[in-house]
Amino acid sequence: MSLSASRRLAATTALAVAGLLAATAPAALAVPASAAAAPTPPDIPVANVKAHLSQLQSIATANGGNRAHGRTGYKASIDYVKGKLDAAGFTTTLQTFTSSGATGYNLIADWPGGDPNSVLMAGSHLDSVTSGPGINDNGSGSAAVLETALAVSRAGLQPTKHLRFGWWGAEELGLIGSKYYVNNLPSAERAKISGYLNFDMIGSPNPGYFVYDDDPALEKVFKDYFATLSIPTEIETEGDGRSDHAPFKNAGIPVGGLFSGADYTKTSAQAQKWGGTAGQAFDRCYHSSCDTTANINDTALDRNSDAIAYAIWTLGAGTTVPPGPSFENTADVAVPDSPGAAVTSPITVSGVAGNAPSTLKVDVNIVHTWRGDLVVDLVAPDGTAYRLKNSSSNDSADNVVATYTVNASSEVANGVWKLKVQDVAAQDTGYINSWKLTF
Ligand code: DTR
Ligand code: CA
Ligand code: ZN
Ligand code: ZN
Repeated sequence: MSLSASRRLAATTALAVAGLLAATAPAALAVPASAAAAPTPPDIPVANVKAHLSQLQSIATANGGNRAHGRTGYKASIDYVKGKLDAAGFTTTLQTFTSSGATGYNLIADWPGGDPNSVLMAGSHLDSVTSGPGINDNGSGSAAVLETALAVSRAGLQPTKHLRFGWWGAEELGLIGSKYYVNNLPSAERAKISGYLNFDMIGSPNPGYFVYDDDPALEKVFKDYFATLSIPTEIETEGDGRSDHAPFKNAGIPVGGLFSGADYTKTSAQAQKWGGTAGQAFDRCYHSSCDTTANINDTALDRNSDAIAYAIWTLGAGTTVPPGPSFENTADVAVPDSPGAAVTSPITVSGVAGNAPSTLKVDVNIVHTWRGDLVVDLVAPDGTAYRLKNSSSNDSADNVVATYTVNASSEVANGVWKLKVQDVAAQDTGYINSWKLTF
């Protein structure tokens, strides 16, 4: 009887007595089979987005200089957006609410078709503060979402998911409109929303490229898009609770979004990678009367608008986001029995822009009887170790064949990554058969 068999017999007896469930290695993450290939996302003409901004500017100018909740400029903004959507074939709904003694309006636009039980939603607040026209905050998000919706209509898109767009009132008073929408949505309807994408300030004059770091899959779609432009992004850290994604997140709905910065100051490191002016606010006219059509960076507005279209087309198609590049090492590396030293298997990553994703996939294949002996780590190029598998005194099964997902977003992607394996319990040996990184 081999050593492992005698160990297994003893362990089986122990397990029978203890009635313990054998620990199992994390199951490989099922990657849903992709549906038909996702249709190609369009370029969103930034001139069209700017034309909407000009209209919103004219509305503010004609209505006391703002588009704030409870003022005539806000309702005129709603009427403008609704008119465009009605003409494009959307089913629009005007939801009213009261806040601070004034009537508020949410505009919801459904694109006919798609699975009614799987809704992809995108939105932005349409109101401004009372002190100015609110062209970047948040005409930029409202106009980009509007133009993306119109692009859906122009394309006659028939996505797998049902597409819904929202323009929120009274965000500046405390997310009033979006809270009202979520709170009045029956729970069965909320459960149908597979994700909510929020866009609040995406054309800042001294722009940054921030991606909400809430739902990893939604974050990845945007990071993947900007990687195609070789533009590094940063996670949006100041935003929790500060815009209309918060009520959706609080209701358990996956959220994502983009942000180009408000009154925080751009650092020299950020200016190095994004251009613009270090030591200056991303938007010096935040909540000010100078937040006009002159307060927009066209490149940021264009890139973010295209990123919105990429996300809607990709996520709406119901396919999984196509995996990024992968790198594999299939060389066998013997794992000495305890108390031997840990062994490593290297993979050199090159040609991947920026940092690794928050959903770095690590496929591991280790041939080893009594896999409970093994401790497995992923070691990043800078030496940071990420524990993939701990040892276990009662996992007598053979081999480690598993897929792990690691949040490696703080690690530069390019460099030499290592799989580190150590046998920490006497008897039983084996070897690293292969392992793979997918970005
Ligand atoms: N509160 C938003 C602007 C804002 C400030 N920080 C963030 C972070 C993420 C999204 C938006 C914002 C407003 O004034 O409308
Ligand atoms: Ca574009
Ligand atoms: Zn604001
Ligand atoms: Zn805003």
